[in-house]
Amino acid sequence: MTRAASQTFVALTGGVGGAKLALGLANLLGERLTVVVNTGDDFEHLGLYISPDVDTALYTLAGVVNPLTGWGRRDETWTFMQALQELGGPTWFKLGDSDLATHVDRTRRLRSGATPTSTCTHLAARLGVAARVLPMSDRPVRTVVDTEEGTLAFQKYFVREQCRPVAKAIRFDGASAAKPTPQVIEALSAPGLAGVIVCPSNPWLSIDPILAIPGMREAVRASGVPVVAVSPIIAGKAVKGPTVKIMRELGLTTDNRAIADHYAGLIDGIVIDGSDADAVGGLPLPVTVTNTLMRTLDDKIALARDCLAFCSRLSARTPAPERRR
Ligand code: FO1
Repeated sequence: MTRAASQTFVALTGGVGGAKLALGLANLLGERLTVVVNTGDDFEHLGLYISPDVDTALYTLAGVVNPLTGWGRRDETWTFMQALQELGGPTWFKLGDSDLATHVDRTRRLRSGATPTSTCTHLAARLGVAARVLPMSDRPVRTVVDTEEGTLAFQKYFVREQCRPVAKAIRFDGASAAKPTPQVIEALSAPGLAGVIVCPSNPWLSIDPILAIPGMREAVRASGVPVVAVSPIIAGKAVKGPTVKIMRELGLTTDNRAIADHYAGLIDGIVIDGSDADAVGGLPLPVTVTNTLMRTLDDKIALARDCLAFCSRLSARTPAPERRR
């Protein structure tokens, strides 16, 4: 086997944008990719344990995600939701019929003592996902948004209120008592590890919960491999979701510099879109400029290839012990 063929990579992700890059990476790496997924968005709803970002990653990697929404399953039917509506039940969080099977099966497994990690591994195998998909922790972490209209649990803020309330602060309840799983630590300390990629997910809502777990940031840095982030900002806008709105509300400038500053001390390089090429000079670390807008599978694979090449360039530039902090 050549060196490149034995190299492994870890991607940190949450939400739809991150899953798109994970799919590109999975196309190039298959089982050499480990995807560490945010579980701060998890919640109990209708008596079921829902893990939206894990399912978005699984469905995307399995090729069964709804292409219109980026979450849930393609070719979905909604009989359950319609019946629930007729009964006067809560319908603000849409659970399609096939998707419901995932939540029922996950809940059943967790209630009989399985961990989120083993449940996720089971689902990944059944869905035919080659990449390793790992929840960030087996302990509960819940993202909570303090807004001008009060404190909201993540899905109530994100889905029920459509991110309309002005955010004042974002907290990750339970994070201080959580820890990375042995599987996550193993992936970050694998001898063949050649890079960590922070996907273009919302840094404040999707990546920060992962980094809030004591020992996670340290494990990423201790890996000694290049860590690169793909900026979710393109020409001052986010492709999807409330990233820019939240940045404004937190008093930040809505540009790649703010993303680089947010990840300072964690990343060795940043990938930005070609439309922001003139901003390169203002960025305080190595930059790759490419197309970061992922419309097609080819776009996703091309961006993934750029990320791997960037890791390789950074690795050649800086000997590993000097990158360890
Ligand atoms: N997002 C929505 O905007 N509306 C929904 O009704 C909704 C339902 C849903 C069901 C299952 C699932 O796995 C994801 C779902 N999402 C929905 C997406 C999810 O709320 C967010 O994309 C993430 O939590 C943010 O990354």
